[in-house]
Amino acid sequence: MDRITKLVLRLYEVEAVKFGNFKLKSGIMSPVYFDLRVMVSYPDIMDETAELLWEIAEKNNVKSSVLCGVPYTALPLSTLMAVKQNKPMVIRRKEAKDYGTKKMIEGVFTAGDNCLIIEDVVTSGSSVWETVQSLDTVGLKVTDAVVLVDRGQGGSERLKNQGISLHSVITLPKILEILCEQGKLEESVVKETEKFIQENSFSAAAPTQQAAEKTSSGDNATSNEKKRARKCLCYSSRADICEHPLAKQLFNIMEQKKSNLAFSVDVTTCAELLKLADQVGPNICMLKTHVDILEDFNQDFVKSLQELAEKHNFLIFEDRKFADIGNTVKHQYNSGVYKISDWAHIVNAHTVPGSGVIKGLQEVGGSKGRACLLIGQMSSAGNLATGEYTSATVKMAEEHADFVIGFICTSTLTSDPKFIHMTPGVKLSQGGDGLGQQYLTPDEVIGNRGTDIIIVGRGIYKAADPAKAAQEYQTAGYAAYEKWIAS
Ligand code: 5BU
Repeated sequence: MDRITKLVLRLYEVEAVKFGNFKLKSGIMSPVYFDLRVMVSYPDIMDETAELLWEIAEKNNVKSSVLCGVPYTALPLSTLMAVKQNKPMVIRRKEAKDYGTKKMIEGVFTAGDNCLIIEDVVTSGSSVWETVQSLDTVGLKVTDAVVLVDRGQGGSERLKNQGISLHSVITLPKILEILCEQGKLEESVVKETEKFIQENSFSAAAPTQQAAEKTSSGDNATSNEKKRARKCLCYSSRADICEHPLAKQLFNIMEQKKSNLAFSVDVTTCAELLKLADQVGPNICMLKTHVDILEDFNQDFVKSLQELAEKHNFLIFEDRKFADIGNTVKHQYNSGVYKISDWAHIVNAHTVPGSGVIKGLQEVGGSKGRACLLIGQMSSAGNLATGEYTSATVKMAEEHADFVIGFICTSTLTSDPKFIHMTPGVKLSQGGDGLGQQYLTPDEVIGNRGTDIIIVGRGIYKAADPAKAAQEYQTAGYAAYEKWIAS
């Protein structure tokens, strides 16, 4: 008896694979159910699975310097493989720690290292893809994943479309074949299960299901191709790709002024703000405001600010962080003292309320030609905008791409070139401010993480010479961009 048959029989024996009538998380009834968590109780199964997973990686000539198991079932498997093969591993947290330094990936590694993902069972491929994205935020590259069971429902094809090769020890159709041959399953159960696989294949799934699963906007190019494409794209090409006029305008300004610097002018009087805006105007593509911290906000100030935006050719971004139901944000955007929609080219929103926040803002800003950024990640320690929250935010952006032009984030969230990535928490040297802010350098943010715009506040307005500081940030940000597109 070959090793695969033996393993399948053992998995069947310990009820890691069961046949019957099971309700899946999605509510769908399935004739087959995998509970591979029980494997940890059987050292012989763990041992053999770890061996076979490694063999499949070797057979496919996978090169990796570090391993990562998809939490949680594959964690012990990857540990076993790491020890057996004397390879380092990293651990992906499902949720970031809410204290101290937020770390989604634990372990020691070097950005740029190739990481092999280990998984127990793949259905749609979304758990593997989430792990790829988490690893990507810390610079770990993934080209391959190994899995014990591929259910054959399209996960492998979908990962392929994202540039990831999935290698499986065994597929569900093969398991059915073996169990039938070994007299463990009736022909009718095999037929019923095969029918289920066909009818519940993710490549043939309803568009809404696919939309709910996909993480970058779909076209025929693979994600890696798009990533490469996005990398090689200069600002003017990005401007050509963007459909939203403000996104086009922003990329054109960036190209013309050779600037990916946004100045966060967080001062408390209008005079101070206008003076700084005039001083640093030549160096920036965008000015970011928090008008609710101004002690003397008034409509003349708005007019002066708009004149400065014209004079120096920058966009105005009010960092309002809308976070309420659609109906409320509509009023917050349009009315009150600030009447933000009258003068801010761009605003931003948290996605915690769901897509209603975008719809509410769009009802006001859409007809005025305004645009919105979604907060996909934050720069502050312990923030909760991570993992699935971030992925769901990307999905919302894709679904409202006629109003949402990009993200506030600390890493690249999608390879789709029409979305602009803007990163706050930037200084020429790393560190913090004692109140949770975490700083990264322009080189790290643009050059390594591949985001598009650095947002700098205190690094400029607290400097002895803000204009000189702005010049330094502009130079550093642009040099990092040149490094990124050349890489
Ligand atoms: P700083 O002085 O460079 O630390 O200012 C950063 C600005 O960016 C400040 O206005 C914040 O409100 C803003 N910000 C941020 O720092 N981090 C975030 O995650 C988001 C906004 Br969203």
